[in-house]
Amino acid sequence: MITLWELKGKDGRRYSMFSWRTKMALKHKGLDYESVPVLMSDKATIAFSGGKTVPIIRDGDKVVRDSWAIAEYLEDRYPERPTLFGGAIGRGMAQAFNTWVDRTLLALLMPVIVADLYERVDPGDDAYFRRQFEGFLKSTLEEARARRDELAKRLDRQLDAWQAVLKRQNFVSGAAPAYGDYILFSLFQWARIASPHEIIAGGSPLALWRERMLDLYDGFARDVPTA
Ligand SMILES: N[C@@H](CCC(=O)N[C@@H](CS)C(=O)NCC(=O)O)C(=O)O
Repeated sequence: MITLWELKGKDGRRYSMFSWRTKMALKHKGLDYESVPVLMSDKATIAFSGGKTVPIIRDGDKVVRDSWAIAEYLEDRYPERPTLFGGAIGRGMAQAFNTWVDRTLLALLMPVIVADLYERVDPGDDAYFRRQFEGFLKSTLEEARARRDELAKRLDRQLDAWQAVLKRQNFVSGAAPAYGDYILFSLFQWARIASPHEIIAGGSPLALWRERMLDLYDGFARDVPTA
């Protein structure tokens, strides 16, 4: 059985965005795992990994950290199970997409939901979280909340391209879901768990795709504590 370290939020919420990529990848490969929730500020518990972030997995005596490295590890270690990338070109495209999402889309989404997320982190992480995210934001959480409408509109303009993609095909990866879908989905799952505000227009191609993603693996990602 694989062990996964991920973040622990208030009332059973598992809000680590990058860990959702790993959890969906594990489901895709049909691999069981046991979750170990940790506080964001608790670096001692995850020091064995050599890093300061989750997700981390342990599979036998192999420890892997970083969601992208984990996806590559799972693909290479379990090649006989459903593929995450669909070959070398797909792996290259997924890596390109991963980098773009993390540097562009994530930076637009984070300020929209971060003040709501702050209310749902474990109280033991309050001070750490505020310091960390106010550093990313270069403003206070309260200032980000006050600008929410304007920031949400800016995000929506960037999501337009994804509305067009998902009008033409059912999944980011084409006819069936694969790792590219889990990359994009992790952002919307993060938003669902963090914030009571809807960020996708109801009935839109993106909203319908998210429903398809939430239905996967017997509603694995749907049936979790959300905002
Ligand atoms: N590139 C890393 C980023 C991981 C990351 O930033 N994880 C967040 C949680 S979603 C974290 O552990 N943050 C702890 C911290 O910043 O102290 C990956 O893809 O796994």
